[in-house]
Amino acid sequence: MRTSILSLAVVVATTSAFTTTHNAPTTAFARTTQLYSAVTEDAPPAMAKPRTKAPIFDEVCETTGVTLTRFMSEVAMLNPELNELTTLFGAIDTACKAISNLVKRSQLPSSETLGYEGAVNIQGEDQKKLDVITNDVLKRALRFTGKLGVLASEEEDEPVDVVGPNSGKATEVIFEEGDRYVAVFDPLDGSSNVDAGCPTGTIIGIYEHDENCELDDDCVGDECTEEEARCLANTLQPGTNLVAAAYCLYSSSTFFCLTLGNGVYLFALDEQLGEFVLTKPDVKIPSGTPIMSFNEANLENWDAPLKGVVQGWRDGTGPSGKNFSSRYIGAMVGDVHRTLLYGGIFGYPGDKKNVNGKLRLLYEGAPMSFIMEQAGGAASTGTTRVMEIVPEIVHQRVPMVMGSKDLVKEVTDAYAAGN
Ligand code: AHM
Ligand code: MG
Repeated sequence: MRTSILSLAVVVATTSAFTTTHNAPTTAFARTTQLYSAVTEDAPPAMAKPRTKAPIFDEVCETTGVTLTRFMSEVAMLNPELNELTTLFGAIDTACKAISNLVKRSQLPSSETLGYEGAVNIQGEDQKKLDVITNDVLKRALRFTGKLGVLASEEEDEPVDVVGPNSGKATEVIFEEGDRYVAVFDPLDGSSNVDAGCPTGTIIGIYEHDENCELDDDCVGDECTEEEARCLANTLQPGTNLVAAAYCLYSSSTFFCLTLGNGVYLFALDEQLGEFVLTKPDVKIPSGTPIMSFNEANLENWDAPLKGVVQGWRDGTGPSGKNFSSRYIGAMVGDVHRTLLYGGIFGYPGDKKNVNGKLRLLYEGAPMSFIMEQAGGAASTGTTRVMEIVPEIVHQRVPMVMGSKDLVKEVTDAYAAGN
């Protein structure tokens, strides 16, 4: 399969809003009015308490609608330490709208965005033209937030500067002090779908930067000290350190799905307004839905425990006794989005050929797992919670299943039993 370039954008910080992981919540403070409250129910395991206050817009939602911009303003009012995220999400909001337009227009005769770029990215994959264009859109959008310091992408195998004088040279590595967050991106996930007009998406994860990280102007590639290299590798954090995660889905509508560690919020793009409007606050994944979403052509090469569970779902001999339906778009954002709303399970397991599967931990596995957990679901490799894996390399792959807790548990139980 031909795949996209994936970008990792790194935004670094002076101060630390989130100094702890999800396992060790900080005290959030709030402006408490009738309109606002913290969403605390159904926190995923190992996530004792949300660290942020989430706005509730019951009345507003029924009348005029709440835009993403307004939502982020409310979040910032409730959690002043998140103020800078508002700028960042403003840029991401714009980038997603721009990408949505590009994807939609890609079918028109006047568009020159279909097909292959003719280049191969760092992972040896053919780049589609839209991979390259969407990567640029995100880079540029983030550059002008004034927060973006460093960027790495699938074609750029180390983080690169996107604000400084070398910003045009993708292979050069510099940095920007005084910024706040580390952000990771897959700008056009599932890009092999785009020529057929099928769903694609953008995945975003935001981490906190190590505030003690100091880099010198001379730090370019091998010239960086060990400490500087460590700073540049700031993307290598486990999902438990995520401050926020989001995806945009380009499909029948354009959706924006967001978590700031306190529930999941789903917006749909109102094209007439040109705004993402909140459609589902505090999304919770249903349980008991007999839907599975795998590339089942690979089943014979999967681990025996997963193979056994999926065979049970197929023939109705699993714990639920139900015969499962298969739904597989082949674009993670679309498959996870459906799973989030309808329930069920999505996965891209390892197989004999690719033991770690296909999905990348940093910019696919971890952010989508954060969203799934925040919606009351789970994500696992079969033996390990995806959120707890510390990446060793930027483009590391991870075998995974994610979705309704009951179904993910069937898989983890099978692995634990060694079936
Ligand atoms: P990409 O990021 O290069 O597009 O690849 C990831 C995509 C996922 O969206 C999807 O789940 C998977 O590849 C589908 O792979 P396959 O065609 O092997 O089923
Ligand atoms: Mg992808």
